[in-house]
Amino acid sequence: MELEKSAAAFELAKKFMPGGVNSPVRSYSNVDCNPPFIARAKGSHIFDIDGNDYVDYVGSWGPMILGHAHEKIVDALKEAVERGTSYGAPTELETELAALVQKFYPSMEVMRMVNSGTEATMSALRVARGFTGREKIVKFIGCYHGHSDSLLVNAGSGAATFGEPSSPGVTKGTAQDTIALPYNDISAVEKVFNECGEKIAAVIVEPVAGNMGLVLPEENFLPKLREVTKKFGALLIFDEVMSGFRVKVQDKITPDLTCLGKIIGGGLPCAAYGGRAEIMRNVSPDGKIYQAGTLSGNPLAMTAGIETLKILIDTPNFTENLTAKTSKLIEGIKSVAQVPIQTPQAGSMFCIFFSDKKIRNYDDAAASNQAQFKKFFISMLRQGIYLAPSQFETLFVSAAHNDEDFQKTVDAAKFAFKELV
Ligand code: KE4
Repeated sequence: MELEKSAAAFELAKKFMPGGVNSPVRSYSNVDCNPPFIARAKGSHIFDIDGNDYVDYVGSWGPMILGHAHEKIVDALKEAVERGTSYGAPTELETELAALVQKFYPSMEVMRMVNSGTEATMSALRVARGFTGREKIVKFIGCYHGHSDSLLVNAGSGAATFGEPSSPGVTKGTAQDTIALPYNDISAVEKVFNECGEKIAAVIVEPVAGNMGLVLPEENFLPKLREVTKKFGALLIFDEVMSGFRVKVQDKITPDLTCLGKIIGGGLPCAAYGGRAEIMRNVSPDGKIYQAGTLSGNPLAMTAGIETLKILIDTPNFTENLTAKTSKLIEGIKSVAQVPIQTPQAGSMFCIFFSDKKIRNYDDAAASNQAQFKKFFISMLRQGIYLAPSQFETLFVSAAHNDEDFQKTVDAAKFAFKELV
């Protein structure tokens, strides 16, 4: 596999941007190889500037549920761009997308469009703090909610603690209001709430965790979070930026606020936060909690989001079929595995942990065999299978993936597993 042009492009990019990238995980720095520089993508395939063709399971980290360059979205964007790219003024498109979102998330009685998942979760936290008048928040170790200061905090090992900044630049003052607990550890949640529940504004959680690899909530975790937050008057925030539109969790549990991103913009910069009207009516200009954005509700992003959600709604059994397809791929990979692996699945999300034990939280994920992950990743990349370059990410199947893609993937995995033994 030639990667000469990508290597040269990477060296030049490093002159302009930290690590040569505009988001760290794209740098491949933890898998000790240069990242392919992408020229284009179509359907389930992505092509680099050296002309290599890959089956893509990153899907831009989640947005590309329909596959790349879907003709309906491309056509709609071509028309939209002729009408201008941004107005900074209200359009009917924003109302149209909000109405479509509400079909999937009726709990989002009132919502606000923003430009990234980071903005959505940062804003939701501010609203929770403004609405409750409280300052502390609870998050879970290994969950990623974007890079706003309050959320860039890890509490170190598994016990409940008042966070230490995990990034320089996050002040002690900020970190002390963030309590990070082990995912799936409801007794730790109950302990913290019994200690200082009256000070906690919100619990923010990925109801299906996709940022430590894929870690599923255990039976009682989400219901207990709902029960404890209600009991102490804290808000429950579901961060569905990644799992949204792929996994239904709100048919059983209703959060107070929901954060969405990725798929909602069909690959253009768009995200949203929203929830109970009683809470969201406190957001400016209805209320005093301020949040704003020059490009929020951008007409091009709205157009791509509207077309995407329309297809999800109009395609019979879309989610069921995509989930079944994903299960089939996973069975194929498991059938050729020659080392112990875990292959959790949630809808069209999955991942491969190199471990012989069930992964329940970040510590379990971190204890999986990273050396095997790295070797497997590089072998798959060389064979034209484009996986996330980190054990702490999730893989995505799109509507565009087909049996030929899956056969190529399973054949490559068979060879890659052989290289591990
Ligand atoms: P963005 O600010 O990157 O749009 O969204 C932040 C975010 C919030 N919540 C969840 C559950 C998320 O998964 C994310 C972002 N996901 C990562 C992938 N694990 C984005 C990839 C990247 O950082 O480049």
